[in-house]
Amino acid sequence: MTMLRLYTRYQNSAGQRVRIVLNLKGLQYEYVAIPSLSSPDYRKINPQGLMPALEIDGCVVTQSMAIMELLEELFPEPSILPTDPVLKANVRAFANVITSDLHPINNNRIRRYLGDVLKADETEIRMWYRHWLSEALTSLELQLSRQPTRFQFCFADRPGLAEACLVPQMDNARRFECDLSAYPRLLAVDSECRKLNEFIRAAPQVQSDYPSL
Ligand SMILES: N[C@@H](CCC(=O)N[C@@H](CS)C(=O)NCC(=O)O)C(=O)O
Repeated sequence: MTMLRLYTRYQNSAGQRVRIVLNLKGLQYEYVAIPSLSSPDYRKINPQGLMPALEIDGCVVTQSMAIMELLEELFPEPSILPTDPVLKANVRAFANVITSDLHPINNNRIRRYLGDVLKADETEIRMWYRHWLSEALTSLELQLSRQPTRFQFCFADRPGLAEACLVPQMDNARRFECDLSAYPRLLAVDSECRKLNEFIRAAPQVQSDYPSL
């Protein structure tokens, strides 16, 4: 049996993606909560000092996309990608808008830099966040509405890679009190996912390190 250990934190969008995929594939894993990214010990696991990292039978893999693709290769059933090559490419394109274009410029370390180094205030940082969020979500909403077939989820009648990226991003946007009403298709998919155990178990508020009141 494969030993899977996920280094993450309750509020870690990229880690939440991986948790969802692990759950969709019915894989058991050990959850290791990372309290401090600056710890030299964590840099030994992920030299980039970012979460998540997945240890798999003693080997460490970083970057959520690489981890999710690896899980798909090692545990192909149930698949998180459609079989049709064009749909498969569409799923990856959808996921990449979030993982390559949006998340890297809106995440914690970027916001910290905007505030600490460039001296942007809270209002300006929120403007930044909301601007790039709106650019990305608008394009994703259009991508879905242009699909010739309407599925229950983004590109299939079951959730996979696209939803594993979308749902944590929607959680993140809600934390920043963003108005999401301009994205009805995304909201519909998000709401379908939130009914599923695989997504519920990956949510920040049910993780063991979620702060108690
Ligand atoms: N592209 C990376 C992004 C990883 C990343 O930025 N993780 C964030 C949390 S979602 C992090 O570790 N942030 C630490 C910080 O901002 O200080 C991936 O997909 O794994």
